Amino acid sequence: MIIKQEHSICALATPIGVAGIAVIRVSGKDTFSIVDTLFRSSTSVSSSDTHRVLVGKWMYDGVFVDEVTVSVFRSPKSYTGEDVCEIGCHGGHLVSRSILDSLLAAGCRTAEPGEFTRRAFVNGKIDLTKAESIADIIHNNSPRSISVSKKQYNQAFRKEVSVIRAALIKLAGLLELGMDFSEEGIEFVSFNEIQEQLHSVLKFTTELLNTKESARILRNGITVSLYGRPNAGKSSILNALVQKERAIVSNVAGTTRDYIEDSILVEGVKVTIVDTAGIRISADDIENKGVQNAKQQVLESDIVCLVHDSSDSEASLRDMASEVQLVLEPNQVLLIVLSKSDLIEEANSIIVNGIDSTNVVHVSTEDETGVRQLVSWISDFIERNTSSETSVLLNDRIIGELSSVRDILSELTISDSTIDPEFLSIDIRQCIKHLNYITGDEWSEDILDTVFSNFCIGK
Ligand SMILES: Nc1nc2c(ncn2[C@@H]2O[C@H](COP(=O)(O)OP(=O)(O)OP(=O)(O)O)[C@@H](O)[C@H]2O)c(=O)[nH]1
Ligand SMILES: [Mg+2]
Repeated sequence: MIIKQEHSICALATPIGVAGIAVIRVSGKDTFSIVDTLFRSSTSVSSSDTHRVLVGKWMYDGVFVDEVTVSVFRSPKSYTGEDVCEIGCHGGHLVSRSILDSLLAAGCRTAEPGEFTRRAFVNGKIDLTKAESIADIIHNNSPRSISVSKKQYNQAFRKEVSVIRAALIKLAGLLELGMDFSEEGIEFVSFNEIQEQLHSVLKFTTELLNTKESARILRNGITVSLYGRPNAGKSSILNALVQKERAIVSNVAGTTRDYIEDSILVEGVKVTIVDTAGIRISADDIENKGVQNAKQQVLESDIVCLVHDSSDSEASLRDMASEVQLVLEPNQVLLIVLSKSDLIEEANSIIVNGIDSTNVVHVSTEDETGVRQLVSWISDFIERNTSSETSVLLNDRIIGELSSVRDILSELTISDSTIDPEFLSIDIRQCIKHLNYITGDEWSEDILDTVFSNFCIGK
């Protein structure tokens, strides 16, 4: 492995703020000599073995800064592949800032977001799918998405891509060999075999692309908006779901103005609940702005809960439901929440504008009836729309490359047997290129900029 050691970079690898310890990472060709000018210990960093932790004093301009640990990682056995030091100092802003300043004064420069991981990729320590899983592990907080990211981190996705790429490389090779022997009429691969291989790669890409929505939900969670007339009980439902007094509840119609968000975990997925202003025509500009915001929230939700007071008229419910149905996209779901069920004798089964009765929930926050049913409805939605079986959490970059492969292959697999082997092999080579872009076996600075722009400084 040939490691290219670049100019030394440094950054705080732990969050800024009050903490027990902070860790500063330094990587690059002059790391050891730079750290040795600032660190006093019985063993110098330059003479230390790799994977050793040294303890000593950090000095800046001859002044003691902190007692620190320096973990030494010699190239190529380090995260970036370069010489790396990880400096552990006391937490809080001042000590780490002073150590960073001393490193900058001694010749380091501040790392760009994701630059340590970018160097790890360029030096062949990790592939792009692993780099992207690291960003997902850092940024995501839902247990379900982490379970997929871990599989991706452990190279399950890279292995799958490698298998189909190997099949395509073999196919293109046999086609090209056949072209060399075309005069002799020797065929190295039959039309049926080509079709079979291409179909299986097409199936792989299509199935993966079908997990696009699942990846979005696992990564970002879902949004559930509470929408309805004033006093319908929306804020009470928000409070019941998040189990705290998040929003003000009162019998004054028009209590909620700004929309109020809070989140819960359902099925290991983050569910953001948005309580909104009650819908009515008002003479008050502020309330009207709240109503406008509420309508916008509906457009941005995965599930729209139309909250309707069970003791109010069905006609009013139908009107509201029609308005919402008009603006909903096919991937959004309308759930009718019939609130204050304690106020009516018997919860009757209402048929609203063709909405399936399974999409109607009766809730009372007074006696807690139906709140659990509401959560289990959300849970079923997540269950239906996600899968943890995949080995990758798709992102826009990978979706783009997979879509290109799918488009090329769907053209090819419907072609007739008279297709020119030369064109066929050009198209297959094109697919291989897109697969290489996914793993980073082929890359450009633009691709790396896309991947690493999602990272934080210090990673
Ligand atoms: N009996 C009964 N009263 C409820 C229930 N849920 C809410 N209420 C009452 O209905 C009134 C309005 O409740 P909110 O939760 O503030 O209603 P809202 O839809 O947020 O109202 P706006 O913010 O004005 O749009 C309050 O007096 C609540 O105590 C319920 O399940 N049963
Ligand atoms: Mg409210």
